[in-house]
Amino acid sequence: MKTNTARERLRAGLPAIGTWLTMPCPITAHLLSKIGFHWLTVEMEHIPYNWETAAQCFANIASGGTVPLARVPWNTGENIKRALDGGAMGVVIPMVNTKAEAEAAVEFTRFHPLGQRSVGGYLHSLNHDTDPAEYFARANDEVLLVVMAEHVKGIANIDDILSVPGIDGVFIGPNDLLNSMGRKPSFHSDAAEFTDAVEHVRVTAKKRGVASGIHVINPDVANHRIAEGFQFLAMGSDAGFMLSNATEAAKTLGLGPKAAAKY
Ligand code: 3PY
Ligand code: MG
Repeated sequence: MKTNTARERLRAGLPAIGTWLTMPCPITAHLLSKIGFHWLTVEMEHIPYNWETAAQCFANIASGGTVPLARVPWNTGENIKRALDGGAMGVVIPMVNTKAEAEAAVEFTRFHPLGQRSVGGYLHSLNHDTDPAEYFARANDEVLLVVMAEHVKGIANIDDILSVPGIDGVFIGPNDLLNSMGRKPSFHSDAAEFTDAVEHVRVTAKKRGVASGIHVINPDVANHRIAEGFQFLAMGSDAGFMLSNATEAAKTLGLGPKAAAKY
């Protein structure tokens, strides 16, 4: 069975870097699967993917040698099961704010004895280059589970949340976190309330033996966060990469920008 190399890197203390797929398109997923990112996350929380398109994206990413992940729409058993049974090798769970929500995420993601994930399907085993029986036996050691810290409530409870066994990583959503502080959503802020929260998550994750991560907007910030000790780095998105290059080209040709490239 194929090793989940993104999870393996995080467990070895190494960075695992990827981007968000926000255009529901298997061809985009296939193209980006060859770039060298460690993982690609199919962004199902805010983008209208259907399950079939998501499954095609997971397959194309896996066949390109990259680890397919899904950010599920919400922390429910149905979402997590369908993403994993559709072939994602891991899940990113939005807005995990309490220990009980973290326990639920583990229960939905892990098979017996760690959780109650139901046994079924076959796309997961195809993406892992194995058969369903081996997948069911080994998935608890391969599937990546990342919970999101993106609300002041989650920051307050982060030590309890990360005490739950079965969680591999915690990923900060800066936009929602700032929003929950009554501040303007953004990928970064110099406000002490924000920088203290980010540092608190990193330090607590390290203490709990969990990899920490954050969504960043460019490679310079990614490198800066890696130097601080963050490991799971999401850099921008497919739409962002496309728009920033297209905007630059249009500007060079003297054309005015109609949309800001900030995705
Ligand atoms: C946020 O910034 O809120 C996110 O969810 C980033 O992925
Ligand atoms: Mg968010």
